[in-house]
Amino acid sequence: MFKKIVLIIFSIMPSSLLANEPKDWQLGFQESASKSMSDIVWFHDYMLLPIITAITAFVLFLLLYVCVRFRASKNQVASTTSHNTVIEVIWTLIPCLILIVMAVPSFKVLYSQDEIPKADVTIKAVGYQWYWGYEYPDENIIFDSYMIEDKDLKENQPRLLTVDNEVYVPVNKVVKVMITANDVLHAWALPSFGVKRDAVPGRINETWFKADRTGTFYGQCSELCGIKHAFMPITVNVVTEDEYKKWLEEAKVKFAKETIDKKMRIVKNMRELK
Ligand SMILES: [Cu+2]
Repeated sequence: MFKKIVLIIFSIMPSSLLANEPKDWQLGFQESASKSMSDIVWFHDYMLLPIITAITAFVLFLLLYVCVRFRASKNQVASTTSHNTVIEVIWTLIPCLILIVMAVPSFKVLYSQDEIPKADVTIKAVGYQWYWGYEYPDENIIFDSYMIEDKDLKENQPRLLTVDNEVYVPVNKVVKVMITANDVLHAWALPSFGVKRDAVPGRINETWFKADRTGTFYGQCSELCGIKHAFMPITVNVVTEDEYKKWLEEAKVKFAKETIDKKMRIVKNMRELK
């Protein structure tokens, strides 16, 4: 039985450890691809998990202890103890200390995410019902990113996560993401980068990440936004500097904002003429 369990764990581990997307039967986080996410994983694995385990084991021990020690058959006369100052001080101080110990690394991670370093690339992500729109404000690029339906998926494209137009960013560069929405609340979330921010109509939220390896990374809208909430994935390709420059050149032609605006104006004028 034990051997079987170990086998199952090992058969799951390698694939889930190297995943940039969620995997069946996955336990724990996706593999980190930024310092921010590595800090989060460290905080979870080496601080929260041990504390949770210790508290759970301690409470279980106390429960079992009182069940045996104070069972009715051995305690015909009930104790009249109503308080004990030493114990009360201990059970107030120790949880306080645990919270303080947890707060230090927790705030460190929180503030490191909040303070945006000088950005090398800026992206604007706009949540729509139900797809994401992206803009590269410095590059005159704008495009929409729709999920690929099951029937149109190519080989090795993950279901519910693949999009038609992917976001491209260079590796080892600070990417600032400005996040907003056009209709209802959405949330732009990418687990491997440790990024999750609400997309609020009429307001811009900012976050950042610095991917430390290349690859295709998947995320999803993480705020219930209506019937197709589950069908507006986020795909980010982290590529080398040269590949990014090549993509920029193509994208500036394919997704040029000004020509798109012009087309929209023409459509608008035609509507007005009618
Ligand atoms: Cu959404």
